[in-house]
Order: sequence, then structure tokens, then C-alpha cells
Amino acid sequence: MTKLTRAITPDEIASYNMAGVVLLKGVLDITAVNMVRKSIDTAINTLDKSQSGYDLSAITTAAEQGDDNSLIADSHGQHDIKAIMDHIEQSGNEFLYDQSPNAGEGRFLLDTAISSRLREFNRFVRRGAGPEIAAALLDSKKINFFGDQVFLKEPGTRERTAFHQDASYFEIEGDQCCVMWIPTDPVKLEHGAMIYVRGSHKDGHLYQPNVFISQTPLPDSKGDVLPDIEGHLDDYDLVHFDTEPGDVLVHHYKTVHGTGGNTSRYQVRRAASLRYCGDDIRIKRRPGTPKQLHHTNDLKDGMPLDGTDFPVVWRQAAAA
Ligand SMILES: O=C(O)CCC(=O)C(=O)O
Repeated sequence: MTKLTRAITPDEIASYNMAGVVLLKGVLDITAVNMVRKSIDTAINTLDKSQSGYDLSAITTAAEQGDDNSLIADSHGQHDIKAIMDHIEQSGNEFLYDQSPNAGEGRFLLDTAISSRLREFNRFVRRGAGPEIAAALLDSKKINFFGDQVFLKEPGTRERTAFHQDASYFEIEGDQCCVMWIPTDPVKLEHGAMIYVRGSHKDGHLYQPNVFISQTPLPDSKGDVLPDIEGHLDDYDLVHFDTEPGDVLVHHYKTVHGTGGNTSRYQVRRAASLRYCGDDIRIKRRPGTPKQLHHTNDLKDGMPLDGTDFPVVWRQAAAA
């Protein structure tokens, strides 16, 4: 039985393929949205127990204040935060901030792999609408779940999310990978809506991953240098969408995207990001990418996605 409130249309599939992003209006029901919101809240309320959970606003504040003890205390899990902050300082890049009267009052929080910690969310990523959406867009015989992150920007969050391309953070290669951004609050530009460079999934570049709060690439990462999009917004074919709970924004994993801070006064912006892959995706190790501490298997170049780390969540029905 379908978990979608409606079918994905041929026009939506064409938009995904041509622009590298599509807004699927109202495809999730209220029960799914409420469960995702509750899961984000649970993850965020237990962020200190996650090895891959970060308060990026606390990190920018500590870096500005030269509070090395806090940066070192944060350097226990997925990232060496102190080394990354030193690397940003050496690069000469600034943190990317939005200006507003309340800038700095809110926090930018993120966590990775909450499906490995929260049973209901794990069920949703495997048995909810995500696999069906991926199957409709990726034209694949099977769909593997690849991973998840959650993002929260409180009102008054000054930190932008730097433009980046997910492909260079993911240790895979191929074409059939999509990312679903699932907002659980109404989102307009002022709350930190996702902004995409239309068609950038086809420009042939694999850009260095960056540190999100600055354009500085992650230490030791490889790839092309991403241009200064924030500094030249008019030069790019940018698109953003106002979204409501129930909507799902889906982008190709090579589509370049970023967001503003949340300069609104009262509205939090919570979203889950789910990643799914199709038949042609293979493992490709990349130096300098974020450690995926929840993975249980040793990954080798050329391996297809499989096993408990990348479960098959959808298969095409056999012909009768
Ligand atoms: O929500 C954000 O600030 C960034 C999300 C993002 O980059 C993603 O889901 O790929």
C-alpha cells in the first residue's frame, strides 16, 4: 500500500531530471510529518549523546572568543572541531552570517544518522514515503537507503549553510542518488529556505566538501574549488521554494545548494534530509569526508550498496 498522499507526476520527474530539484507539494500525510518532527526534537534534545551531533552556533561563538577548551571538548566524535576551526582561520575565510537585528539569538543544530538511534524514524526511512519517491524519480530496479541528517535553525540563527554539493560528502559514485529535504515547519526565505543552483547536477564538477558555516573546504578533502556563489548570487540560476509541512523537496546529489540563516523572529525551521540510491551507485572512498560512525562494514571502492548499512528499501515488482 502506498505511503504517498498522491502519485508523483511525469512533470515532477522531468523537473527533477532537468533542474536537479523538484518540489513535491503535499505528498506526506500529517501522521508522517508529526513523526518526523517528533524525531527531530528527540534527536536535538539528546544532541549531547550523539557522536555526530553539533551546535554550530556554539562552535562559531567559541571560535570567535578563542575558547579553545570548548572547541577541544567538541572534538570527540565525527569531526575534529578544533582542527577544522584552525583550518578555517588559516584559509582566511569568514564564517557566513546573515545580518538581522536578532542575528545570534538562535542556534544552528545538526545531527547525523538519527535513524540508527531512533526506532520510529528508522521505520519511516525504510517503510515510509521516501523509498516510493526515490523509486519514482530514480528509474531504478531497487532503492537503497543511504543515510540521514537533521537540521534545525532557531529564530535569530545567523549562520548560513554554505553552498555545497552533497555528492562530495558521500563516499559513492554514479548518478542515481537523490536527497529529500523534509521540512516540518512552514519555511520561507527568511527562515532559511533551501536555495538550489538549477542544472548544476549536470555541470560535470565534483566540488570539495566544505564546513557548512564557511566556504572553507574540509581539511584534506579533494575536488574542484566551488566558486564564491554567496558573493555573486546574481551570476547563478538560483531557485528556492516556500514550503509547508507535508511537502518534500528532492534534489539530485550533485545539485549545488545552500541556505540562509533564520532571520525570522518567531519561527523555528526544522528539516530532515534523507538520502536514497539506485542501481548504478557504487562505493567510492574519498579522503577528508565526514566519518560515518554508525557504519558497521568496511567499505571498498566498487562495492554495490548492500547490507545493514544500506538496506534495500524498495524493489520493482517482478513482471507477471
Ligand atoms: O538544512 C540545511 O541547512 C542544509 C540541508 C542540506 O544541505 C541538505 O539536506 O543537503
